Amino acid sequence: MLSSKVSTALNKQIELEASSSQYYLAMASWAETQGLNGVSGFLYKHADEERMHMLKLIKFVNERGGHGVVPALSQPPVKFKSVKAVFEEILKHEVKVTNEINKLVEITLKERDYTTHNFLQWYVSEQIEEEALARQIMDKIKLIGDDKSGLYFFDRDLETFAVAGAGQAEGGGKGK
Ligand code: OFO
Repeated sequence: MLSSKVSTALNKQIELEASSSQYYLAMASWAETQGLNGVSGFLYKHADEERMHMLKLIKFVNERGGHGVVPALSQPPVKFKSVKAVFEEILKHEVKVTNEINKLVEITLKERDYTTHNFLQWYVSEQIEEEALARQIMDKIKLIGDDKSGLYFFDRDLETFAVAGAGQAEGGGKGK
């Protein structure tokens, strides 16, 4: 059984994962309208992953006798300044998510909830991967600078990335 502190904290995380999904979905849709099919494909997939992170939490809370609450979400931005701005936002957002996961882990230790602590280790590893990926992409964007043909190849690269990532996810590579 979850303590009310842990249950409230997990529900807060459910809301954060849901809003991440919504945020990345808005970015994907914007990128698609800009003709950036690689970037949008990557972001649509990212939005799906965040939804899966949310679902995993809802199911866990319910299994442990709590109630995973589906949150109301505010409207994410419609337009973005540039591809660089999008990925800067993603990196910033993922660092925030990592901090929130770490706080959650701390709460489970204080509450001596070792089951939830164990469950959260998946999120701890996932955040390492997500931050590393966002940094890797930002490094590429910095290399491109203002070069338009660079952006074209970057978009094509991300298309391959999204397809490879999807294959990995289906094959259970990241345990998703
Ligand atoms: Fe759910 O990991 Fe990103 O936000």
